[in-house]
Amino acid sequence: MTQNYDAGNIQVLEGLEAVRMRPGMYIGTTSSRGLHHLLWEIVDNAIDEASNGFADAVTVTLHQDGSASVTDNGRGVPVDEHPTLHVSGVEVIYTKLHAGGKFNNENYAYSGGLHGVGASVVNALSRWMTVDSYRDWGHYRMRFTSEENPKTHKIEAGKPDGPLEKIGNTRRRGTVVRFLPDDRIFEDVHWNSQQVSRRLQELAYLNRGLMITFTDERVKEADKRTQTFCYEGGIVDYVCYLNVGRTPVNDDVIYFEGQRDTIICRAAIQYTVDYAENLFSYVNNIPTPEGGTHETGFRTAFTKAFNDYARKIGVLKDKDANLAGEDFREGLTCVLTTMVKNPQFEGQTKGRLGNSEVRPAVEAIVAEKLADWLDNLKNQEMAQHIVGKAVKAAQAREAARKARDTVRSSKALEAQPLVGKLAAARGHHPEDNELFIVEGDSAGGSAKQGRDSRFQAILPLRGKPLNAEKKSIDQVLSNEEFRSLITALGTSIGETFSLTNLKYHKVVILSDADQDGAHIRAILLTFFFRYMKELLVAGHVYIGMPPLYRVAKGSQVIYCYDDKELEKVTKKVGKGYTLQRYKGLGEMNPEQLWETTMDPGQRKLMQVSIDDAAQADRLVTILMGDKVEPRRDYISEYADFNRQDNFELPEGQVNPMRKALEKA
Ligand code: 1YM
Repeated sequence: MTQNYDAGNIQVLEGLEAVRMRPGMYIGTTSSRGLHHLLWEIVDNAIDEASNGFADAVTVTLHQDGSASVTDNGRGVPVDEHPTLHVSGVEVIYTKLHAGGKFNNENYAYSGGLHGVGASVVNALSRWMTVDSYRDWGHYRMRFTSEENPKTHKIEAGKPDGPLEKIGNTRRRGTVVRFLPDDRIFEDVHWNSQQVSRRLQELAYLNRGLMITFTDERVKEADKRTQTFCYEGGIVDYVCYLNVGRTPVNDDVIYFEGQRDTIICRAAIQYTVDYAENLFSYVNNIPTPEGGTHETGFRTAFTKAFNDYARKIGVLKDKDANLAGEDFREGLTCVLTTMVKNPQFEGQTKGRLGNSEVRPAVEAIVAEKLADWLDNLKNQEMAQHIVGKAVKAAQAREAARKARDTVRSSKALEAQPLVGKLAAARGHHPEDNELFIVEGDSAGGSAKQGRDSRFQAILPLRGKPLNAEKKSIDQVLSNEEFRSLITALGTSIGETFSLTNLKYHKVVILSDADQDGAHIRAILLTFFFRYMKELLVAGHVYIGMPPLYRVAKGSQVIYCYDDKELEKVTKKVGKGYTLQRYKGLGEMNPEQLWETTMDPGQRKLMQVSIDDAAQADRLVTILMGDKVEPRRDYISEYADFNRQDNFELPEGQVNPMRKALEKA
């Protein structure tokens, strides 16, 4: 057969239509996450204008009609004619796809690689968009729509309603962009107020002195609509905020910043009496929970500076080996931000910086600045304290190593009654295997009988495991519940944690839908968060959702997971049904437990994600730590525990961390 290539059957994707054809290529996903990506794209442009020194206020508003708007008080987007394209700057920026987002790379040195796909992508994926530019004493406006062409029946993406229009004269400066995400593209066009608010707060911390105002006009109570975030101390304030709930060694926050070539690095560090290390790093305002070259540079320089100092003051003698980096970082809370041209994000969730030139640059900056800090007379007390703490940490590490060796000598373990509690799965493929951590022996018994033992394992928990927050690694390792869990998972914990040995790719927490169950869930999540964070980051942890009610009529049985659902179902089945309320998992027989909670074909699982590691950390600290005040404050501030917003996101991608902890 001969193929006939004429112009008509060669598909030429023109301009913004390409974005609508493959939105995933530009914004990753059309789920709720992708929706919010649109907003961050525009917010990034406003923040760029601020970090370049032209604006100091940004506002974000979620409107009742579902649209969002972003305002800055910068220079206003360019309105003059583009030299070669012969249309206004506004039209170019919002209708042409730019590889790097911006066409003037010099001024926009530090755009995030994740975002920075360009405002035109936002336009392409919106039903409409308006741009107001206040520039050179003029107010200019342009409107774009994505509508079906009545002749071709194709949607024309982000088409100008008309040319850029001058509305009038003004003394105002800046840009306002408002857009309505297209519900023909996105599965869910509902803005998550909390998600937006959190990210804006984070951006305010990362951009010292920038005033960010957030208004959610959908909120009924007028006095709860608007929040403002502005931090004169920037990341120093951020570290203090993260340490609410912890006990800092003193009020000092170590702060420094420096530059090598085009790489800028800032760090704020505060020591607490805790054991955990909390390093939160960012590149161009984007979190890097998986670390990368900037973190490596920071850690290398940090360890070296403190070891040199320990020798200088004689705590380490010539014959002594250096202390380990982790020893110096025990109890440290640190925010590290780096600005990088053309960042390369790698890793499963694109959360790791890959640029090799960044490591030596950050290392040099940190080495120089930390040496200065350690030289300063007024810092001697603090510096000596840190070294003293590190020496103790090294001793504890040695003790932990011994304890861990006991746990790891698996031959000895198999013989011990320790894992006798575990009903292992028969299959040997970790990817297929699931471990259910079940609250209580009686539920554990039902689960053991009800499961599909080919791939499901059951680990019943007796009573409450200990709260891992505030516990050192050797204390955690001496706890029997945790020891059996660690052994069952096969990963070890802390510094020696390794995902490659993970025996179950789904780890499901199964606890009752009551206060106690929520507490156990919080304790387990805290443990994973503190000692097996990668397990959470890689998405291996799930929360099982047992139903609350069983409605039976004749041969028909329907399970309901909350009161709302129950109401719907009972209305539908009409009179004459029997209702059973499950107070706990223990009340279900093995078949019911299988049907409702364990059968992959029917059950509901929620995947735990840490979309904001810093916030999650702060919350774990507040709610599981030993300070009463911050916990009480938090609980009275967020007393509405029944908000379901985290539970209704599409794709089952939720962050129940908050909810589970709130219940604790
Ligand atoms: C609410 C969103 O986009 N603000 C914004 C964007 C730009 C400028 C100012 C700007 C940049 C430059 C010169 C420059 C943009 N400019 C461009 C482009 N807020 C928002 N504020 N004058 C104004 O970089 O030289 C893209 S965005 F393409 F012109 F560089």
